[in-house]
Amino acid sequence: MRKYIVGAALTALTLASPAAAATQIFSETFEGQVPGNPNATGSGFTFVNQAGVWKAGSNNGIELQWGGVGGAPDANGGRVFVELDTRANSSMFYTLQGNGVYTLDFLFSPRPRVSSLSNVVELLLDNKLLGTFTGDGNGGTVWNAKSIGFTGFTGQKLIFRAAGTSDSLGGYIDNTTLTLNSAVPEPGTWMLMILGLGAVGFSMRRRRSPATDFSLA
Ligand SMILES: [Ca+2]
Ligand SMILES: [Ca+2]
Repeated sequence: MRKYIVGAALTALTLASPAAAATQIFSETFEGQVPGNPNATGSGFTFVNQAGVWKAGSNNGIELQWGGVGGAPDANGGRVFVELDTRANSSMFYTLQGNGVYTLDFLFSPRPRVSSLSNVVELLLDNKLLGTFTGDGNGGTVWNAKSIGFTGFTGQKLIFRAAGTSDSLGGYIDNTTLTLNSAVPEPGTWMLMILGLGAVGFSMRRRRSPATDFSLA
């Protein structure tokens, strides 16, 4: 019986979410984002209120670094990346523009010569923790590719924030890419679907042999 209910649920999901090709919402590498120095010549760091699609979560700003200030430079063909923990623990956010099943791909590196207690970076959807990233910063910059899937709705904030020791040194973020894998209905539509599936399940239960139910009593 259960497989029929699951089948009905899958049918409902298929009807609600017609297959569509994944859509790239943004790809932000932070290149070209250094004010007054779009080619990021030399080396340095600066604090900005916005870096491409990402906005500062507080007046601590977003720190852009380039040219190997804290260790090896950007290992991905670019020169600019974000360090979270500017003057103090900082954050940056992107506001979702649609409902869907998303994947956020990005690169994370501990800052060289900085403890894992200070390099902590958290990824959140509003106040829901999607992942925590850190590492001991031995050696140079070591970029690790991360891929985080989640379901999100219009207006929710995707947030990177420093969560380690607040000491102006912290984890690095680069090459952030958000992909919309499939659209999903509004939460209210989901509730109607869940109610509908509940009704299907209930009607199937009623069709079971009474002897089966009584034997469980
Ligand atoms: Ca970059
Ligand atoms: Ca820190």
